[in-house]
Amino acid sequence: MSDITRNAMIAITGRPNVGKSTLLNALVGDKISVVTNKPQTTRGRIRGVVNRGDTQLVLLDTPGFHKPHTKLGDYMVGVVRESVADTDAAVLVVEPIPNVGTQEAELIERFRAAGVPAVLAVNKIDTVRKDALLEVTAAYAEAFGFAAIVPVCAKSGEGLPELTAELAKFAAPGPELFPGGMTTDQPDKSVVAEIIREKLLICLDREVPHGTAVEIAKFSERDSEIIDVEATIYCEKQSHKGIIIGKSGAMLKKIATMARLDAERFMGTKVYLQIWVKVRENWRDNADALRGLGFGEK
Ligand SMILES: Nc1nc2c(ncn2[C@@H]2O[C@H](COP(=O)(O)OP(=O)(O)OP(=O)(O)O)[C@@H](O)[C@H]2O)c(=O)[nH]1
Ligand SMILES: [Mg+2]
Repeated sequence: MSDITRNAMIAITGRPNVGKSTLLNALVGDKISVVTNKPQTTRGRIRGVVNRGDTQLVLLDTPGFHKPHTKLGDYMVGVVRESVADTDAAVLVVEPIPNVGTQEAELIERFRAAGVPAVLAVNKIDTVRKDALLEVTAAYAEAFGFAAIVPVCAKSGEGLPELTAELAKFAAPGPELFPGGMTTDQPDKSVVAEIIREKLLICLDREVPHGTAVEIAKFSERDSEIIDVEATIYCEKQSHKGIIIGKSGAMLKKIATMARLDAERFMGTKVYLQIWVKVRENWRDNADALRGLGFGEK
């Protein structure tokens, strides 16, 4: 029997690249959401679970809130809107910059419209002097009645116990939603697809990786120690396919090796990974292709 008697569902929101996924992973204590130094890394809603005493917090990582230019972008922004409307509270993650940006102002409007309370997490405090934080805090305190303002460093873990304590205050009596040490609701198969996409973002330049999607065609346990995975990377152009595969296949080999090592660490088994690359022109603006790749109506 678990000791959980309270729960809260909390959306982690903010503009692209502020460190939402890094924060989720740090709070959960497991790498369940991919992180890169490029904006628009996260595309869907990823749930992470934190148990603290009698309270279970279900945290939703969301895509960075931005002005969409493609149907995929529309989908990503839609995920943020729904996540805010569906939750008990939200975290607004911001850079330590002393003014409220357009995306932040829009998200604050969403909190107001949905009547959702919010905590401000000022992230990346390792990059500024302590006295500069006062200005950041003042600018945001003026824009919205945040339930709390917590300076954090998602990278080092500084401020995270304080943030968790603030989030636990939103919990209401209720059952354990995710049992027995589960850290995410993402199936292993989806995590492996995301790991491959993370490596594409890390190894390749801007336009190429942003136009990729990863589909897992086969995911089967050969025995208790080996999992066979076959993945397809879809890209937007023939020229992109050449870049992804690289000279004599060198780039694809590098991506596959990095992804395999991470997948093995995540699942605690050996992974036999095969990857194909296919062109699907303009898929980010094609409703059928988007649905097929899991970015459909929610
Ligand atoms: N210096 C510093 N960098 C950080 C911190 N937290 C995150 N980062 C870096 O910020 C970059 C973006 O991190 P992500 O967690 O992918 O950001 P995100 O908000 O999830 O981005 P999207 O999914 O694109 O919206 C990565 O290079 C992180 O390593 C921090 O506390 N300090
Ligand atoms: Mg992210």
